[in-house]
Amino acid sequence: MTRPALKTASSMALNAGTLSSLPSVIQRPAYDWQKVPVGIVHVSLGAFHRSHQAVYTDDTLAQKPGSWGICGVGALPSDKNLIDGLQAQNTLYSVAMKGPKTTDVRIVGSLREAMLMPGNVQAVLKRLEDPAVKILSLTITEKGYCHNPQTGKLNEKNPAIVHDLANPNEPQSVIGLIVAALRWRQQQGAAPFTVLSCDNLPGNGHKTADIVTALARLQDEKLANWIEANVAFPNTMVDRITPVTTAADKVSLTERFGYTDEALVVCEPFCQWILEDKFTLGRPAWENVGAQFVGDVYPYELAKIRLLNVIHTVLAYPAFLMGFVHVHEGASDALLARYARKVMDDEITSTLPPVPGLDLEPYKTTILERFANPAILDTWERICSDGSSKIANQLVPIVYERLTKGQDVKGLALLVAAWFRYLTGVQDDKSTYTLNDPLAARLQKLAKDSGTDAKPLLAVKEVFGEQVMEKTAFVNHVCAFLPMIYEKGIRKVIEIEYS
Ligand code: CS2
Repeated sequence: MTRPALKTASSMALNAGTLSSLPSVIQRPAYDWQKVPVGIVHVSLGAFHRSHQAVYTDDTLAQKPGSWGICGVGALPSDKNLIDGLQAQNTLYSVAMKGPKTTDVRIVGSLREAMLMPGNVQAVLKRLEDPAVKILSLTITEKGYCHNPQTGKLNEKNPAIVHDLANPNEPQSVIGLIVAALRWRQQQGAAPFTVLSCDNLPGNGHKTADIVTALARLQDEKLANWIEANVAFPNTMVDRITPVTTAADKVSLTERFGYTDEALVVCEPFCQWILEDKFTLGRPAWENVGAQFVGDVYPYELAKIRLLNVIHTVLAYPAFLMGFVHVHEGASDALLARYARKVMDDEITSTLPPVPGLDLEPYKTTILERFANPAILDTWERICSDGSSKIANQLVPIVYERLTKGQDVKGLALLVAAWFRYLTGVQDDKSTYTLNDPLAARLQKLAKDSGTDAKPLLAVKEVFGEQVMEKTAFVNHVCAFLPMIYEKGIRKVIEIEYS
């Protein structure tokens, strides 16, 4: 249904009716977007999916019509406003690509439906029953996989998984949703969709396969065997820095282009997608619009996660503690930039297998330049979120790998100590901030109660594993850095170690 244009004196709302009235500099879907049937269901409909996979699909549809429209599913109750906003806009939205000097705005037409999962899981399962749905793609963040980061296996004690085992047809977790939807297809004798993880989890396809199959096996051995034999879980590497859209971003879009968009996404111009070509029911021709299909994604994924995501984390807690709000400010600080580059060069590069066609030196430089882009106004608050699962999944494996080889982990340990200091929720000047982490309450209490003693936080098994206390070199570094940070402040400690 096309909504009438909501014109006010100065602005109009984005929707099908107003699309043709937008300024001509704004790129619009160059295809009959309203007629594109859904072939992909995507969970969860965050800013990153809208700036990345939905854009590749939009470009593909513009090249050649196909049945690859996306039904985006919001996985959290807080996604309701976004879903409502999108529905009011005929699921159209804008992407503002902000380079250091220029901004390009485009309207994306590939998102064809939007729905909310909480309170509505039967409707999502029904959507997944449609045989036209050939791909179920995911950006559910590391914690959405309900697994143990140390082993990569399903965490059977995760409350959502406990719930889903007791109520397999009314799942709460996305993993439970996938199993329920696949069970329906198996029972109907229907072909399964491909499950495409687009999260920053090393070996994301393999891990998703393991976790989904494990949950299925706890319910029904035959279903688990059918999933193993029939469902494809390609590995992928995804990359595009996409900050949280702010009210100021929306106001600036309206001021500049004269329309409002409740689902605006802001991102950097850089974009990369590397995938394995394992799609049992077909896929959009993403390779024609810049995605790269390779035999083994793992080296690319590891390089991206360890050099970009881990270095984001390495910078995040020191930068936040130093009072930097925006990523470009912290990343342009000479001392922090030197610390980040040293960790990249001394502690990460040697853990990476050769990456075909990728020269790591310019890759590292480009990452630091991307962080320093002043236009996208990404925040340390975003990068600091979910630290426990980012550190457990992305950083601890590097520490363990290096220690096994007798290599030093000073820079990574310094970051862990900075994280412990951050977990108190109180700055040196006594101002407070809120932690956004699945383990927030427990970690904050531990950080406050134990102060300069790092051991109680190091003993958190969900983050550091069972045997962390045996990793003496790492434990000693963290235990030495934490009191120094309390005493001298983080900048001084980095100065001492990295000047
Ligand atoms: C970031 C990522 O969440 C984080 O900590 O490192 O969201 C990062 O911006 C993207 O993975 C870039 O591709």
